[in-house]
Amino acid sequence: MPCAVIVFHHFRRVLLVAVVLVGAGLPAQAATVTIKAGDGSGNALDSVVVSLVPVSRGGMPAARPAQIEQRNKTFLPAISVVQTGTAIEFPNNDTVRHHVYSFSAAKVFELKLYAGKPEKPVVFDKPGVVVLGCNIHDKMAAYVVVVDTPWSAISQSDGVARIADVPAGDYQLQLWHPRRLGMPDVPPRPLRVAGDQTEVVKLELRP
Ligand SMILES: [Cu+2]
Repeated sequence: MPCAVIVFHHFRRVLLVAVVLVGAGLPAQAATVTIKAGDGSGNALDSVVVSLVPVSRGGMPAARPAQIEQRNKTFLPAISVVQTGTAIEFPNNDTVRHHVYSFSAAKVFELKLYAGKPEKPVVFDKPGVVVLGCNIHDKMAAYVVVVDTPWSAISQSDGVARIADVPAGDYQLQLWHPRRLGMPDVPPRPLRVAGDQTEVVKLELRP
């Protein structure tokens, strides 16, 4: 083989290596992580709160405001997952007044008997599960799962939770379900996100 051709081939390989290196230096590509949640018997499980907590916290977006309204003497949504530091508004869209409170360690607060929208949101500044109630209406209940990540979702009736725009990298996959209240936490499991991927999880619940 003439020498010039060998040099050309070699040059092409160097170019390829250079392209791969430049690719590694670009911002990590975002992926969609799909979680399929089931119970011990393999039935699809809704209301599973799934969070991907990054192992290295650099470059995490700031928490965005959220809302839990009261309508027909019900909290909407009944289950929320929010990033630590999220300010949540509690607009009362009923004609009766509500008195929203939590005794949970992650956030103790009360919004005394009110109508309309309280002046200030409540900032959920510690990770953990917060159970909300209303002093007037005993049946009203809601859960706020506060997690150290913006990448989270809640499974629907088909058991599927989809988390979009997850940067490639290493995470801890955390799971929670309202019927696990009072049970020990599910141990988080390591998950490497390298591209669009699907994870199957099983959750034991209280009977
Ligand atoms: Cu109420």
